[in-house]
Amino acid sequence: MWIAITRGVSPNLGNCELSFLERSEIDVALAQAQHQAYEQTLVALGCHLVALPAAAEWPDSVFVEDVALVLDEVAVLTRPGAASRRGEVASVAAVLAPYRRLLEIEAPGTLDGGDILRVGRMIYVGLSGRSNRAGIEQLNALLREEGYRVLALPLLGCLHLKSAVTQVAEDTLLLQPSFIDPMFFSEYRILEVAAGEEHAANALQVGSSLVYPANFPRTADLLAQEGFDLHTVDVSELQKAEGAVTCCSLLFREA
Ligand code: CIR
Repeated sequence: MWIAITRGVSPNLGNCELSFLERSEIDVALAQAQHQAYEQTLVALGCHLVALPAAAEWPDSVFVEDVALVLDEVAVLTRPGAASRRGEVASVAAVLAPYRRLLEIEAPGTLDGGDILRVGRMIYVGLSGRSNRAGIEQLNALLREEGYRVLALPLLGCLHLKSAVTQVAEDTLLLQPSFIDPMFFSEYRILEVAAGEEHAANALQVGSSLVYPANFPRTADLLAQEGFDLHTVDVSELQKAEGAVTCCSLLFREA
């Protein structure tokens, strides 16, 4: 059974952190409706939803992916690169505790879950504005004993590694070459996003299905032609906060 941890959209999403986008007005009620539709999509795909209540004090807290990495063996609580987000960690830790032994990243390390792409026993981590070398070294030290290999990768002008590349099948990655050099992933099959769809590399794998934003139709067509089972969701208001589909859940198998 898949467990999906989510958290409702903060009424203060409009005060979110922004790194690459200009601030534009966010319709919070619409964001909440879109987020509920996203949660319903996860339920329709067989996930058991563990939904945390929205938190007014943390504008970005809907993006639960950033505060933890959940593996089969353990979960690692991160120390988000944006100081405004560090208070989000404890409440997600409380809901993760029944499922996994918890490890944690400590100062001066910083790490955002959005920077972490796990493919099998490889853990790729974006060296970004949010995740620093100290955080990545700590992750490596924690996970080496669990049999994972951690590799830091440079990003080109995007927020997180998973803005640039996500896994869509066991051997296949969806990638935006203007954000990351495809050469780092030469052992996988690479599908590049369609031209003009800059932020289209973020897809959420749920078993053999993909949850995918509704506003990248050309990349969606490409994925459909490749035979992927696509479930599109409109996340326009979350995208204005530099969020996408992986960041709104922590998805893992019940141990
Ligand atoms: C932030 O800057 O932290 C939020 N506004 C967006 C975080 C998106 N997280 C993700 O893609 N994993």
